[in-house]
Amino acid sequence: MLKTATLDQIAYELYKAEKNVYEVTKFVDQYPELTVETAYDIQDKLIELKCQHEQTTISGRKLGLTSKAKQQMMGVHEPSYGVLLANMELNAQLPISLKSLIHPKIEPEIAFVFKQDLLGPVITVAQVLEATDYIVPAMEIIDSRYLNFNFTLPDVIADNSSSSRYIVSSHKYAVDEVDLVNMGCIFKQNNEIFATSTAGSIMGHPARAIAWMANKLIARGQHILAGDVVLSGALTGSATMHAGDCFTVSFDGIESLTVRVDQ
Ligand code: OOG
Ligand code: MG
Repeated sequence: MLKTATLDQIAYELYKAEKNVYEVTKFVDQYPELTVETAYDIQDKLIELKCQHEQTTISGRKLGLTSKAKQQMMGVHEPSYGVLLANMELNAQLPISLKSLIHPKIEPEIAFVFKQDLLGPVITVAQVLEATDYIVPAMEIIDSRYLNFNFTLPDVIADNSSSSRYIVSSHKYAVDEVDLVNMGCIFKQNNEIFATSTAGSIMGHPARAIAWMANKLIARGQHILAGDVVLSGALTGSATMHAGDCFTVSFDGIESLTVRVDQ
């Protein structure tokens, strides 16, 4: 068992690495006894630190490693989740600055925005869909605080599942307007196809990933709440971001979302 002081220390190391834009070595090397449950305790402490010091609040949740493409890319074969904070949201109309980021990557996502709390005791896929206000095309910028994006499952969980920034489209769709299993996705970097996928690549249906997380949260006394934005996980591998790059995600039959990186 790791001591509370050690968990506080790890959370603080991760907080400083993000704030001062540097990489740290993964903590499992130093603390092989770090478990998934303990890693979520560290994540909670990290979020508390960020809310306090950055005067921000929770705006939603994110899932990570929910598609085979991402699991294979990162060598971690189970999903994780994390917290989205209001100050992580970027406006799609404005160029993205890489200045405060370590080694950012970007990935296509489907975001669900909730109109009802998911309180449980057990959440089903049908309940996730009922509680959803709308879905929107989205992109997530991930920026692992670990050296070379190298981590194990407990490491990435402690690091709030690599979350850094997110962008959501202003075009909203009801869950029954889109086919959340077969809808195709094309992710482009500088107008060339980077990768393709389908909505069902996320655990068969993105709402299944959200139900999985909702039940994990309930077990920890936490909940998806009305107004929350939830990223269901990247549908493809992530792309390294360079100055001047442009990224577009297009889903079948709905408006695409494009973002540009500052020169
Ligand atoms: C972990 C976060 C993964 C996703 O959508 O799969 C993630 C990572 O790849 O660094 O956000
Ligand atoms: Mg993601």
